[in-house]
Amino acid sequence: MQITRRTLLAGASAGALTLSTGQVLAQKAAEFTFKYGNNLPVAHPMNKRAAEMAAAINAESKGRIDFQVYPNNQLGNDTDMLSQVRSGALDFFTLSPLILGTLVPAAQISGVGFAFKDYSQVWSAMDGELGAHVRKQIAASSTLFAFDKIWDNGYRQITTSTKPITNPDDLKGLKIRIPPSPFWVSMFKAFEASPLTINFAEVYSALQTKVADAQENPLAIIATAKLNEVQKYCSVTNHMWDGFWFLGNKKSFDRLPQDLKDIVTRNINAAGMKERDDVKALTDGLVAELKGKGMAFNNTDAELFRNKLRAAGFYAEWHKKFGEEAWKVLEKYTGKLI
Ligand code: X2X
Repeated sequence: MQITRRTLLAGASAGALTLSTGQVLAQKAAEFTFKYGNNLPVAHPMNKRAAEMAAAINAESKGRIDFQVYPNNQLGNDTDMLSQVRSGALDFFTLSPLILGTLVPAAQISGVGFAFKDYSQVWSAMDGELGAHVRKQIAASSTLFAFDKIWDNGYRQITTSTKPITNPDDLKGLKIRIPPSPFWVSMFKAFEASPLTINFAEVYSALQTKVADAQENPLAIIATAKLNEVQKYCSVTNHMWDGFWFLGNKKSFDRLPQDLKDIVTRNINAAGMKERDDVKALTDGLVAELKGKGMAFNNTDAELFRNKLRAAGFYAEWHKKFGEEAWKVLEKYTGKLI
């Protein structure tokens, strides 16, 4: 793994692995070279919009910036990329607020189980006071900052290779893969599952080799990462909404003069807004498409799962951890949660 990553990084600095975004301007060396890494397949809307965005930044800066996109964990898994972006080895990175929770615990508040009833609540909160609160914590407690518009991951659903999940008891003892985040561990322990923390880079093979029998992710990821090839059942739980903060290393970004900062900021936020629409449009057709590929779907009663979390003291615990003030901001958008 280590060797692979070094090899990749060496290749990357020689320009060997970059998407072709910088090629048009290759004759003239850019003043600012930026690396942006993410964990999603090239087929996911995130990478389509990221490629467009990089090309726009390079063109609008008239070649002064060379913004390079490294999709699909090419630079390492999320844990690796988080440490790279913290040190400045990577300049930009998109990360779930919950995985960011390993560094900035307050960021996890947007993942509270069954909090947002629909996307209008999600975007009001994340583009409003809740998002502002989290971005402030990120900037105050790390070498990172987050751009204003969070990108969409989606509402998460549970897939398994063994059985449909119809009520909370079905989760008891289930070997379910979850991303590396204290919040996810706590939630699936509250469900009495046996959660395994595994980076997304290793999820397909963990499911294929049955290290894990289950995982949870939005439909757009299940489809673009082809998890349906190694999972049979998809239980629509909508147990949490998840996004991707577009993170930047403060020092790298501060190297830019204001006019170039404006170009980068405007294009990143605009691409995020388009990605939100793309994920929604893609998701709308995916139950039918995945059924066509052999997945068995079932719906669930959210109240049963929410009651289980309540009874386990999950809401009370995280209310206390996030604090009264932040919790009030969340409930301003979601209504009373406990
Ligand atoms: O790791 C995952 O499951 C993913 C792709 O959804 C995140 O980035 C949180």
